[in-house]
Amino acid sequence: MVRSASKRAVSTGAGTAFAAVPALSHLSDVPSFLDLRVHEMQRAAYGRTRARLGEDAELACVVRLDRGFPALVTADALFRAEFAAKLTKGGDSRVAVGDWVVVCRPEGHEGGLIEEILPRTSAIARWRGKARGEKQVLAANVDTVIVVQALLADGFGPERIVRSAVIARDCGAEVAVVLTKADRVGAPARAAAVSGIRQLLGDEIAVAVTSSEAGAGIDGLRSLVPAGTIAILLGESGAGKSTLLNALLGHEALETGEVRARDDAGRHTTVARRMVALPHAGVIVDAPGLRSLPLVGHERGLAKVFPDIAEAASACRFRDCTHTHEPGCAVRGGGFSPRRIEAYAALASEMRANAASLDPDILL
Ligand SMILES: Nc1nc2c(ncn2[C@@H]2O[C@H](COP(=O)(O)OP(=O)(O)OP(=O)(O)O)[C@@H](O)[C@H]2O)c(=O)[nH]1
Ligand SMILES: [Mg+2]
Ligand SMILES: [Zn+2]
Repeated sequence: MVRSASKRAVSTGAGTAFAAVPALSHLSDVPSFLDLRVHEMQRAAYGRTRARLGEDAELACVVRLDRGFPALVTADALFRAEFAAKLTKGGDSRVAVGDWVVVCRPEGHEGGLIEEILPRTSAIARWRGKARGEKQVLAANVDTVIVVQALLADGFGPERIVRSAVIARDCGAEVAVVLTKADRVGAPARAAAVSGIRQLLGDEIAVAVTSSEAGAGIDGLRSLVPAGTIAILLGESGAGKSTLLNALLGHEALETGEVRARDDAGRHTTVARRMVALPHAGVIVDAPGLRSLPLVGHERGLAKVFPDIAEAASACRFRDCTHTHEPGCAVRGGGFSPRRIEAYAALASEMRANAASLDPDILL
């Protein structure tokens, strides 16, 4: 079947149903179909759905979410979409940036109708901290989580980086670290921060030290996202995520905001989740900063970040050993560095406490 030219036209989303979200026509740096890789398993699932729905069913990727409204790219268009009734009725109408979906563009409809969300290769999800245990999917089908943290003149704590790494590894993604605002500290503080991270996460972890202000370290970040891969920036508001992306893109594609002088906290400048395509590299998802990252149910991720300690812990005399004072503790006797034991034990005990705080009928 040959489609009419009018149906191929790009919808700007300026009409009624999508009036509350930004128009797509002025956006730059949106990835095209060629920048995104669909997994064999997803292509096969699409083929089955297409056999059922007919030739009008197209494969699309969610490249942007504004207040829950997705924007999709297909092989030839960028448009807003809603969910087909059967998805909203089934309560299955949640997509994340990076999701592959099957979409139809019915005649007379200003955008698309999402008919199916295809299975994910990975989903970066974090617990909302509520007793019902719901998790929020930050991005789907992502290869790498880039943990972004600012260097501070008055000291640097890698705790949040370790916490983010646990989530990322549990969700099946690679982890890399970007330290921003290097212009604010001296070389010794930069080196100390990098070695502190490597002591906890191992020497193999990629750490880029950047200053968007001085234009330094930007190539190091680019090399973390080779062409054909997708990364998400994860970090607190004010860490400098959007500024970094602007530096990578070479123009002001993303809005950035002031931080509070007192504690460097941002004001949640970024409100949408969106993908940007880097020239000669992969795709990065910019997202609003996250205040807290409470952990629950990420034991597998913890074991991937600290494999040697997790293995030793299985030999502790008590199953709920806190590795602080118990007799027969194989972790304390295992020759690990006290800093690594402390980081491991703190996150393990937090997960136990959080799991205990969930409603008893919740299974994670
Ligand atoms: N000194 C210095 N300031 C920077 C650097 N990078 C970013 N900033 C400043 O940090 C502030 C916050 O930057 P944003 O890029 O908006 O931070 P964000 O992580 O995107 O924050 P949210 O969108 O709120 O999550 C801005 O005032 C930037 O100018 C840097 O390398 N050096
Ligand atoms: Mg931002
Ligand atoms: Zn122990």
